[in-house]
Amino acid sequence: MRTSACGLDCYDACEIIYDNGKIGGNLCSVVHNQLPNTPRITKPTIDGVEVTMQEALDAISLDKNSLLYRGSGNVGVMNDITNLLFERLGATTTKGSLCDGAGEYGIEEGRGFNSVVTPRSINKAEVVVVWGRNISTTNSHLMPYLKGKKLIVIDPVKTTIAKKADIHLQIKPRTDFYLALLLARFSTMQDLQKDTDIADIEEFYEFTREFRIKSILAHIGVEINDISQTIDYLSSDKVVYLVGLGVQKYSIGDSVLRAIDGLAITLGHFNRDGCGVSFLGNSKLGLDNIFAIKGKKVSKVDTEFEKFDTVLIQGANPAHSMPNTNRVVESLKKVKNLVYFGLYKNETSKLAKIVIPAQNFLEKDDVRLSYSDYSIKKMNKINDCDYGISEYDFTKYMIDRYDLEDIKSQNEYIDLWLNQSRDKIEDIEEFEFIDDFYDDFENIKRFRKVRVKKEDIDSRYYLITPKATNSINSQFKRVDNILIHSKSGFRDGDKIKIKSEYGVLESIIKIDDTLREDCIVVKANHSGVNKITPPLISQEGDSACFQEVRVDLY
Ligand SMILES: Nc1nc2c(c(=O)[nH]1)N[C@H]1C(S)=C(S)[C@@H](COP(=O)(O)OP(=O)(O)OC[C@H]3O[C@@H](n4cnc5c(=O)[nH]c(N)nc54)[C@H](O)[C@@H]3O)O[C@H]1N2
Ligand SMILES: Nc1nc2c(c(=O)[nH]1)N[C@H]1C(S)=C(S)[C@@H](COP(=O)(O)OP(=O)(O)OC[C@H]3O[C@@H](n4cnc5c(=O)[nH]c(N)nc54)[C@H](O)[C@@H]3O)O[C@H]1N2
Ligand SMILES: [Mo]
Repeated sequence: MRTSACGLDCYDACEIIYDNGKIGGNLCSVVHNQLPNTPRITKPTIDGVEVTMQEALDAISLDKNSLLYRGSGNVGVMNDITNLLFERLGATTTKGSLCDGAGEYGIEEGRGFNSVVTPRSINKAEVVVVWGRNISTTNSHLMPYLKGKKLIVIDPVKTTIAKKADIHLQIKPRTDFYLALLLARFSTMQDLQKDTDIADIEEFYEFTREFRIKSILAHIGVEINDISQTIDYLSSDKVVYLVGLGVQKYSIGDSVLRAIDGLAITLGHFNRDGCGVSFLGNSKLGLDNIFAIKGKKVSKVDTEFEKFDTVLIQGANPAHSMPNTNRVVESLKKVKNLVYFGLYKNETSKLAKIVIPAQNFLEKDDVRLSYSDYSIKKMNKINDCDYGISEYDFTKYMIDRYDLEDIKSQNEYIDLWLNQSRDKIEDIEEFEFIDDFYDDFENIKRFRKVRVKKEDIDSRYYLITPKATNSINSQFKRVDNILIHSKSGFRDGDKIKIKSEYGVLESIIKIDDTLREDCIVVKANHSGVNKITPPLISQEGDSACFQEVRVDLY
């Protein structure tokens, strides 16, 4: 019997048990069903013609004018080994995030570091607030920890977990910042704030008073009674806030997380078991990042691929996953030597000149760090794959070929990760409340540029683009429908076009009357979803803003 850990990009970082040729352990259907049944790329190709691995590798020309674009197809730490190759070449890598960068920035501004509440501590909470996180889909192994607790869900969508909640605040999208401020303000007005010497609560209260209650309530779209009941729950001693990606797919994402932190600090929900705000933490917190490199970096959100002679796409599907697909595809098409290094055929592999089959996370040794419980797990090779190459072997081959400064052996790197002990995750010793906020999304000026009338904006739908059940991002299953309320006038099965100022997406209607009437849901695994999303970069944290857009249907 051997053990390993799941390398898919997910909160859970599950342990895998391998017994008598079978994968076991408490795993999700993606790992049990999708992973073994999804066809792989088994042959290296150049211009679509099958070649040997050596021919394909030798056809890749790397120099200082090359770009490494890595995604999160496998989040084992050894994937980052390619950094060392690009550092030695003096070439370019990326900065920023398609994922949690904005929220993380806000948390670090307030607390100094991006810590999480571990499942053991969540277990001790009396009240759990699930805020913009679709737990039953994206983090399902946490479900048992929520049993028997009072549950508040804040989500514009009536998710599975929202259906089970004691309170569901079905707010208008992108209003979480105001909601957090309002809750903090009302709590203080009811004298529920907890004095502390790590922060100036009075000053935060003054800041929350800069926003008008009546207009905020109307903007958020919930009743005052719901707010009062929520505050009643939040007055509990032990409250954990599980915040997800949903609240921060916007330019103001940093401010949202900082405001939610501010609410928890106001109510004394920190530095104790059963308390705290948990976002997508930092899996390397308290560890030495062996593969961190300096050098030139370009944004991951609006990358100008055409500026590079060679682009190596590793473990990523930018032609699907990046915002503003029409621009991304045009840009990728202009790259002379586009190399795709991955497992599956997808939108990006189709555009590549050279395709290198990779090994999946069951086919190589690695280390999995978790971004939700600080565990460090060894990933052991369980299956053989004779047609793909590992990131380590790829890197080593190129280092030798270009006669660059040698790297250590794979096992030495793995041991360097495994043998580190994490610095103790300290309590928050000082907290900086947010004291400044700027937002121009609702501002008419933004739309004037594209000549849209105010009335037309108000009639547009908010776009919600969350994760789907039988896929991990663009890997595995795809969906081909969108969800909308029947008040829209559409019917099940209607063919429609969704239009934003960035592009048009074709889809099929599925009616869902648990949605808000002003929203549509297009899952992250819908083919072409990002044709309609904006290439904007968040105010802080260099993050994508997938939901900073309003769309029309016709
Ligand atoms: N099955 C599965 N699991 C996954 C993934 C996957 O693709 N599939 N992807 C993994 C990855 S890479 C990540 S980053 C995580 C992310 O996992 P989550 O943090 O759960 O993120 P999302 O699914 O994007 O969205 C979460 C929720 O936010 C809600 N939401 C949308 N807009 C708003 C808003 O303005 N305010 C509020 N309060 N809520 C809003 C959505 O309705 C949704 O229910 O999941 C990981 N786990
Ligand atoms: N509309 C919309 N867009 C989104 C999101 C959203 O919620 N909505 N979510 C965003 C988020 S949070 C994220 S994290 C990104 C994710 O976007 P990407 O980083 O593009 O991740 P995937 O779509 O999972 O594609 C990863 C590819 O990696 C390859 N791969 C898997 N394992 C390995 C391996 O071990 N080695 C190598 N070399 N390749 C491997 C597979 O072939 C797979 O096609 O998408 C973002 N895009
Ligand atoms: Mo992500």
